Amino acid sequence: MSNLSENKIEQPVLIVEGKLSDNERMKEESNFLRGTIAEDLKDRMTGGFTSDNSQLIRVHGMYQQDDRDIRAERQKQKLEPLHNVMLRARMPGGIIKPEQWLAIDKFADDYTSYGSIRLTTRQTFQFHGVLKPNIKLMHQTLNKIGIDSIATAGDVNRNVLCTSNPIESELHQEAYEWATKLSEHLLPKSRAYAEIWLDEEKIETTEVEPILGKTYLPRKFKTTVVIPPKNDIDVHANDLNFVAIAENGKLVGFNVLVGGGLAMTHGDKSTYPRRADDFGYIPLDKTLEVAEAVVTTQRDWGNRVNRKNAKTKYTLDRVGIDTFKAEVEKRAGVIFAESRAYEFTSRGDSFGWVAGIDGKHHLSLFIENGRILDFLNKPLKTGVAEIAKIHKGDFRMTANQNLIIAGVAEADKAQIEQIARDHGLLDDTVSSQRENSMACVAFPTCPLAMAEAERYLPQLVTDVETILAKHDVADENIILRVTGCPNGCGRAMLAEIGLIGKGPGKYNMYLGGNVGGTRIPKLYKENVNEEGVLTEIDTLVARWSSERNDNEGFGDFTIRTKIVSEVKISKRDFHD
Ligand code: SRM
Ligand code: SF4
Repeated sequence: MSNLSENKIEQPVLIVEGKLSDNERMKEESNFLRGTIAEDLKDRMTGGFTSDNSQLIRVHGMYQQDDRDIRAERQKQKLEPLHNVMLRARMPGGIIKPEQWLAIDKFADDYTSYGSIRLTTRQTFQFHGVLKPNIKLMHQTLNKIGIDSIATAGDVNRNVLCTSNPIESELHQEAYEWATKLSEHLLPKSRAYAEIWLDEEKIETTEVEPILGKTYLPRKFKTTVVIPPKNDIDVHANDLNFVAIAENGKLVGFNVLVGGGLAMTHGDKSTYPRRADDFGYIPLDKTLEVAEAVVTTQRDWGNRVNRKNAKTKYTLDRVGIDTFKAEVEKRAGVIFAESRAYEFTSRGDSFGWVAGIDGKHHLSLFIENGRILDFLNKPLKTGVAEIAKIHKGDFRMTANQNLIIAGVAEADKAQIEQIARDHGLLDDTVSSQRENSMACVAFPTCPLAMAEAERYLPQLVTDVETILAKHDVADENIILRVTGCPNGCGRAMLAEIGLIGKGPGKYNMYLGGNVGGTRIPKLYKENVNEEGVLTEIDTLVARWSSERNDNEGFGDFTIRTKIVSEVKISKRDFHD
């Protein structure tokens, strides 16, 4: 699992010297994340924020966007882009209560231009299309129901993930509590959010961010708590992972994995997706110390000159894993023990009902692309709201963009199931292929999209289902993920087939991820159009169906038969 010995370097460069990136100046001058956001908010001459503020609002959980479908038309009419913000909430472990759901459901109807709630690959929801005059109202509405959006974007520790399926309720509850503690512990301490959005009193202090520092982290940082054998939160996409180790159903400690991340830039070989490395086992009472030590080591050693090489994964490869780990041990006052044994056997969500050990029942609903909206003949949004009106447990958003209705008493099962069925939230005809396919948002809201993803996936899956049936493997599935650009938000870089947008209608095709999510796929074909994608998948599935070993997954097959070579160490193998 670890590649410690293979990755030694002689003289580690702990700090990259050079002209700091402009984001560093912006953070330094921001007065702990305030900038001039409050003044900018009052300026109604433009629907947007000025350049520094448009970056700073990210740490408050918002991105400035415009609808790309109408951008050219507005340009022709000499109008500024129809600026709005996307909000991403902070929901450690993805848990949301029914009354909170009803409030966000109403806000989406009343104040967002798309009218949807979008479940994300990191266990939270996004509103798309909130206009400037409604932003403050949005934060105040959320605040009233106990939700904030602090640090869900920007150079900070983001929403902390936790395995979502609460089959083993006690263990899940403990893991969830750690996810929440980690989230709180690593949050910015600045009061900027409360002052700007909630109108709280300005307290004059020379604020110190004891963990994050005045200029925060060099780049975004992602943390998870995972309960094997499920790897639903995809540890290798994350900077810092706590793998739950249980004895007799009780959490006793964590294996710590550091340095995962999936983004890269087309044509830039200094960037690559990378798995996290195994640092070893720690007892529970050292969890926060270790988290803080990893974060502060990355804070001090991360590359603040080149943002493309700023994430923890590059720091590890630059300074060497042994050096980074020794520094974490020093700062945390802990020696990592040998990792305890565990295995990841699945990543997808298991749909339908499961019974928890506490006698409660949980219903996992498949939500295609995580888009909760009233579609024609499929009023998903109304359906979830109807359930929220009678549900006594909670909802859990999964890292695969799905929704679990958790904690249902036996007596309430039938009614909840009926509502779900009536609104298209529960559909026995959905194939396992569809359930194991995922796409990022991409067009029309994402400014970085190069190709379609969310709007492309449904038809692509239908076509792949036809291919699987043609080759007598209709009941099987391939982990298929599409992202509109190489940033990897739909985690295509951990898929068995990953499609990465290259340009309109064009994708780079990667093969070779595995079911447990522990292998990075490798480039197979470049610049393939949608028809070409299907032709390639058809040829590959034909071979898989006829030449595979017993129970051999598609990704494993492509590696064994050398259709692509295996990526063992990303820095060395990914671009070779
Ligand atoms: Fe992401 C940027 C959407 C998960 C790597 N991501 C964006 C932005 C905000 C575009 C932007 O910067 O202006 C996208 C907004 C689209 C929209 O209109 O909503 C966006 N990312 C998403 C979401 C909503 C995808 C989804 O379909 O669910 C996910 C929200 C997660 C959340 O709730 O916090 C999302 N993004 C991811 C993941 C997957 C994960 O974390 O499990 C990754 C890859 C893992 C990783 O970080 O390596 C990811 N997003 C990025 C990157 C590349 C970061 C890097 O290391 O270079 C960017 C661009 C950037 O930061 O410069 C980005
Ligand atoms: Fe946008 Fe690219 Fe992320 Fe897709 S992968 S949401 S296109 S940034």
